[in-house]
Amino acid sequence: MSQNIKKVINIGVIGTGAIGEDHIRRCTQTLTGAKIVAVNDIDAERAKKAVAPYNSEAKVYTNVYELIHASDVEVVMVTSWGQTHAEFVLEAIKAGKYVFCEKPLATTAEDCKKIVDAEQAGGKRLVQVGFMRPYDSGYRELRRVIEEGKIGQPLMIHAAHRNPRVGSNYVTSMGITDTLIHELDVLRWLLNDDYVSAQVIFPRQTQCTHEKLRDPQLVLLETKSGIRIDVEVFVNCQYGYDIQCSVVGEKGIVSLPEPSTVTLRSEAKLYNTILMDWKDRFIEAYDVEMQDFINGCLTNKLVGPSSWNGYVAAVAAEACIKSQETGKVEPITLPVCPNFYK
Ligand code: NAD
Ligand code: ISE
Repeated sequence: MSQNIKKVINIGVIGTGAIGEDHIRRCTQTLTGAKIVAVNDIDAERAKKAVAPYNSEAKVYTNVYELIHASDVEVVMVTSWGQTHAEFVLEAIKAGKYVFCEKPLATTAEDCKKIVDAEQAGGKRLVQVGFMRPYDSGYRELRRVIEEGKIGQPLMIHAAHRNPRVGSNYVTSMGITDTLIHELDVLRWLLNDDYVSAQVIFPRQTQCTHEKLRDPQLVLLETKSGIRIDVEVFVNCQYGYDIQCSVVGEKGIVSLPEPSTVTLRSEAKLYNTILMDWKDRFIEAYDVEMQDFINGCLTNKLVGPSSWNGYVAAVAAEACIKSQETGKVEPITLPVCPNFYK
């Protein structure tokens, strides 16, 4: 008997700022199988403006709960600020709807655990977290090289996560919950290993920061198999959006490629452009990630980063935040992954 496979899902977006607007664009113009039918933002005018070029008939909700429970909204996309995620994701689970939640899944491990528990209680995977780096071709290539044994056993990782600048609401703990959270997710995926401890060290501070933000920070992680990782988090580096990752193994080193740009010879200089924005640096990864989510909704089977991944990253993040305060090496005790998420 032929199955009636759905061709398009209707999405309601909560939070139409930088990434919300970008995901509306990609769902409408680049990807297939999705239609944005509803939007909500605490700034209703912003929500209206964000969706207007893509679907002028989309409904602008001023009440977020009404959007989540609207009968024509089949899937919820949460792209509001991190501290609002848990409430909206839990409500979407209650409504039995698929939900794509931008990282972080929640800003505390306790809230992530509530989501994991609610999802399991419902008996079906409904949540995908916006960890897009496992979809990035560079990280995928790193993983392939490691898995093929080309560098022998991995021993160390040197990584850097640099943003040109951040806004005045960005504070020291966000270096972990908002920025390092990407590495916390992607590096354990890359190594197929788990963290056992974390330490955060503060080097000399840049003058290009404000009093609530210590910048840069150096995060040292250790994994179960003894791999040592250092990640420089520098969010006011001025010069560009620069993501580095080198895995040092017994027989070689494998590093993320630089984003491809033309080389320019001009006025006695040889130039390469450095990107300035995460939107451009990971544009393909976001596309692949979101298409995978849409396909998962259409075929009733999500396979991308789960709420368990969001939870594990949040547990590791909490150890880092504790170390920001104590300056000490803090243990990371990760719970055993339930079969539901394997
Ligand atoms: P932003 O400030 O540009 O946009 C957030 C929007 O959410 C704003 O328009 C704000 O008004 C709205 N909002 C806040 N609270 C709300 C609420 N209670 N109800 C409805 N709307 C609300 O921020 P952004 O850069 O787009 O980041 C949004 C989320 O996406 C964050 O969690 C961030 O970490 C994540 N993000 C992920 C990536 C990535 O690389 N995956 C990149 C950027 C941002
Ligand atoms: C932002 O929210 C992102 O997720 C970007 O990928 C990251 O580089 C940046 O530091 C975050 O603020």
